[in-house]
Amino acid sequence: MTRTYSLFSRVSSVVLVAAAMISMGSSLALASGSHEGGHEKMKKDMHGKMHDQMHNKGGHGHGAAASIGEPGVASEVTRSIEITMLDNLFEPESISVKKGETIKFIVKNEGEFVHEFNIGTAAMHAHHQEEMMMMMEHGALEADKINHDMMKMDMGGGKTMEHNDPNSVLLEPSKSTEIIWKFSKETELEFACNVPGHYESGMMGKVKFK
Ligand SMILES: [Cu+2]
Repeated sequence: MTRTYSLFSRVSSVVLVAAAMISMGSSLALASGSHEGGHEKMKKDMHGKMHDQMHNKGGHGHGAAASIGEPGVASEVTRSIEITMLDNLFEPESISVKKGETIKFIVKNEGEFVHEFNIGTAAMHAHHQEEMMMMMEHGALEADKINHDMMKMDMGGGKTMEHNDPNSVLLEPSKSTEIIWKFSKETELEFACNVPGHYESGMMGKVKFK
């Protein structure tokens, strides 16, 4: 299993793109307007990104997953933490964990926009922000909804844009879910929302090891 994260956060273009999408009313119009072309371009874009990461960035996939901890098992959960997503911040703003602890996160989106809860390093979040920007540019992700069919589309090599990584979840408004994560290694971690513009506006928090 290869996990991919994108690289840069592009603050100003995020805002511009978000504004453009909103003013267009729906990114679906964009997708259906140039159906084949749109999909083909997206595949090419995503493929290029993944290719770049494979060759230049290293440290993703198994390596990155190992360094941030690992998916936890229910029988080892010692504590639950409720995470509320709002527009655009998390409550609580930071969390404290012990090395080796397995925590169940109960994640609720009480905002009006789609939000992500993702455990990773700052660099991983920066990677992922670029990917999510692309999802939004191509209509797979809208401000308040996820186009699941587009997310499932094969981008080549069996890769999709779906958020099925164990360290993250993408939630539409009023949805909730749980993630069990084992903090097996003490390292600099953040929980973050990488929906375009959200991280920059403060939708992130530190994972403190105590
Ligand atoms: Cu968000």
